[in-house]
Amino acid sequence: MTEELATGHSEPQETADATQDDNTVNAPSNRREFLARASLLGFAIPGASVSLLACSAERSADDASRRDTTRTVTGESMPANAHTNSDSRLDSAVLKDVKHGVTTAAGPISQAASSATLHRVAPELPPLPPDGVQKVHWHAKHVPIRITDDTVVAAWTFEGDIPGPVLHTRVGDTVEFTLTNDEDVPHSMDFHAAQVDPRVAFKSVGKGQSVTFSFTPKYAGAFMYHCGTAPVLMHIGSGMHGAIIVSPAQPQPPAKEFVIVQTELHLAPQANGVRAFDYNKMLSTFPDYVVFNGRPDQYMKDPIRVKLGDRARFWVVNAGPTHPCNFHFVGEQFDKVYLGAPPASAIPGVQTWGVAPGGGMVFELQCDVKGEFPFVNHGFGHGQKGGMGIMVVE
Ligand SMILES: [Cu+2]
Repeated sequence: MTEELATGHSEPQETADATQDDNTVNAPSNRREFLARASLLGFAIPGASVSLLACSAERSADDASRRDTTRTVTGESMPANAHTNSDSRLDSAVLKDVKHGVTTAAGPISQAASSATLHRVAPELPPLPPDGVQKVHWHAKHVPIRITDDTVVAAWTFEGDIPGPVLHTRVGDTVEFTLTNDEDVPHSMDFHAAQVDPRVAFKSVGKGQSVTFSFTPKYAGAFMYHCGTAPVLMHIGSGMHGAIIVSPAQPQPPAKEFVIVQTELHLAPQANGVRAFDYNKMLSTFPDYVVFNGRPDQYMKDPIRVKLGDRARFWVVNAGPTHPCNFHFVGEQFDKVYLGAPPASAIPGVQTWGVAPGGGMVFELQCDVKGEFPFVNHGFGHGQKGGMGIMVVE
């Protein structure tokens, strides 16, 4: 069965069925070779040059044309307009002449800032679609997002929000995904729930271009997705991330299910009514805010509500980019925390567990006491920067 989640956009111009290529870098020996080559070519770049790799929306058309020269990647001759996977840093060589380290907070972003409204991101896990094939078509967009009454950020997004939409699927189903890039800055998509050739599926695409790939998740769990275009820190840190929730093939016990994505926000001073995302601040790893679902303290002001006797299941993804999410419920204990794929790997009686940046875990508790229970990042230097909420048991 097929479900079209987002339609109305033009057909993709570039198509790559990554599932056809799993005999390439997915083979262990080839993957080692690929990583070794990537390491030699990119990961060893000294820190001093890293700041020069930050993208900018102010990139000129000349930059795009420079990217379109034929080049050799991992020993293969690539077509002129091929943007390869940039997690490998192979793409970053073409970004060396870009010196801006912030997202663009001028022009249309600034003009639209005053009309950006503050909205609460619904934390409820969306229902599973019918089993089979799920078609998803998202756009990379640069938009202003109001995160507090008086703060608007100049974000890079999937589908216009931080985090991007929650994609809910199940083990054994197939996701057919298309990303179309609406912006001058190259973007891409990297799903942590997929096993595909990243050079093909996670490649960057330029303005007006699309990439399509499909995958069938093997494991249940809370997984991150993000833009993998270099520098990855800039693209994740400016808003291009979210959660893909993979339910087990066999349904879990009934529960009220919620998705929490933690993000650090590193912002430049306000100018023209907007705060840009600041790459050098991201490198310093001292965030201005640490937020659950894109806004500081939103569930303190407007709590999550469940009923006495409910089981609550929190799918927690830590988008980082850098710090852990030390997930904890005040006045409660998790009767199960799944480190890996539920229903395996359950650990009983947990107070706090750190979700690594780029990771996700599932936390369950039985709501058998009435009250107001704060859920926090118990690394309180970050919890108090916005990583807190309240669940009311009524
Ligand atoms: Cu991006």
